[in-house]
Amino acid sequence: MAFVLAGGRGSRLRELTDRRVKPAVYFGGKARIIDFALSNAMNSGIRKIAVATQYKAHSLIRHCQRGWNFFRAERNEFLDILPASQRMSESWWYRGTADAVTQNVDIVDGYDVDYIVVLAGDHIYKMDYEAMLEQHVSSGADVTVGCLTVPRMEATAFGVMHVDENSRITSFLEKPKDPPSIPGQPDKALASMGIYVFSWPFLRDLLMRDAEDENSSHDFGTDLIPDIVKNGKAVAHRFDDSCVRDEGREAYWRDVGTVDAFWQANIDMTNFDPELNLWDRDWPIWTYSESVPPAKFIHDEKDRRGSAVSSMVSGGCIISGTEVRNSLLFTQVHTNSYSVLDHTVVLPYATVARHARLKNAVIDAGVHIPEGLVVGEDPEEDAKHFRVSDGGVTLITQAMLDKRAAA
Ligand code: ADQ
Ligand code: ADP
Repeated sequence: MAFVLAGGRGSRLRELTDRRVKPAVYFGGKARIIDFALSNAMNSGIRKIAVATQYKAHSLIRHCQRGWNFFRAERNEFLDILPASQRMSESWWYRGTADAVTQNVDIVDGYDVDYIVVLAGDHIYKMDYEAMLEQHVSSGADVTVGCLTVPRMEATAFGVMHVDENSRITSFLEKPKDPPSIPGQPDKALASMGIYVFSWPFLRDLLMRDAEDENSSHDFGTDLIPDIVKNGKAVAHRFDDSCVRDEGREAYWRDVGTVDAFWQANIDMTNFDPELNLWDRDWPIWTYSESVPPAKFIHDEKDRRGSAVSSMVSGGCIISGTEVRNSLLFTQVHTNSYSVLDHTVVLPYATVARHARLKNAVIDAGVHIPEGLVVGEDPEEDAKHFRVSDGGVTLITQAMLDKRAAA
């Protein structure tokens, strides 16, 4: 089975996660971030999936119910949503990622599974978990940890490991301030992807012991993995060995945990030859999609062209007299005459009134951009009302616009 951890807010996405948890944030024109982990599980042949939710889960739960409801119970397939609620322990919330599993031990027991793949619900990548599971079984490891090479300076946000020639993990440091490099590669570090394979009996025992440990924060990366590295057998599985990619391409994995990374990864999809291939029919990214008419492009009454170039425009959009360039528009976005969208990501149901000019921006779902709003030309002015990221991307939510209108 796959146990997907989807409870962490993702606070570096700022106001994008004010109302929804990071795995529920939209990505790539149609999908939500969690669809990548769920689709990987599906495409890897895993049809028993549990999703642990906690922070602002409504949007995520609704999405799973609408889009991930095709499992056949009579074949013991399912997608179960496990909200943090008073279960095994006295605490209401999941205290950490490991506790999210511990509090559902009775439920997992009932699933009758041999192996459990623990996944984070918040990364963009295509991976065949079966290859990782096979390695886990053949190596006889207690845990197999998915890993990839990252620039050393970025590794402060990850679990960082050293491995021996048999891929056995010899050291593991959770979010080190000064990440140790890969021997012989001073600028690189081997980082944990936060995905783990265990046999269920092994993990169950470990969790039961961890639950009793008052010094534990009940987190996989902080407590459980370092413990196995010290006292058991932890083996690394390289993302390179199981990532699903087109021939000759780099392995694609993104955290999209900041507004800049989110904007960039979405805008990258509009490139001539994007690194992430969502058109791949062998490894589809499944999602919920609304039944809407095709995107429509119209010239207005003054013959202002509605057009989009080097862009992705989803179903239900109406581009009326707007010039759209290098932008990504999700479902049901409606834009009006004399407006220009440039390198802008527009989430579902947003509208853009006339004479707006938006550049290097992220527009939240359901936002109404008022007539004449100009964004992306004067960062100081933008920062008075909106969230301007370190990389110069402007994030606009309806709450920010309402506050601005009231001022
Ligand atoms: P972090 O990036 O800190 O490190 P973490 O906050 O533990 O990741 O979240 C991992 C997943 O668990 C996310 O999908 C999140 O939504 C979910 N989650 C967080 N808290 C939860 C809770 N209380 N209940 C349910 N779900 C929860 C981890 C590892 C590192 C590794 C990185 C890779 O600890 O070693 O390098 O992931 O991104
Ligand atoms: P999330 O739950 O992730 O915030 P929603 O799908 O609820 O995403 O969209 C957020 C906003 O989009 C809503 O607050 C609402 O204003 C608007 N919205 C949602 N559904 C529709 C719809 N069918 N038509 C028009 N606007 C909608």
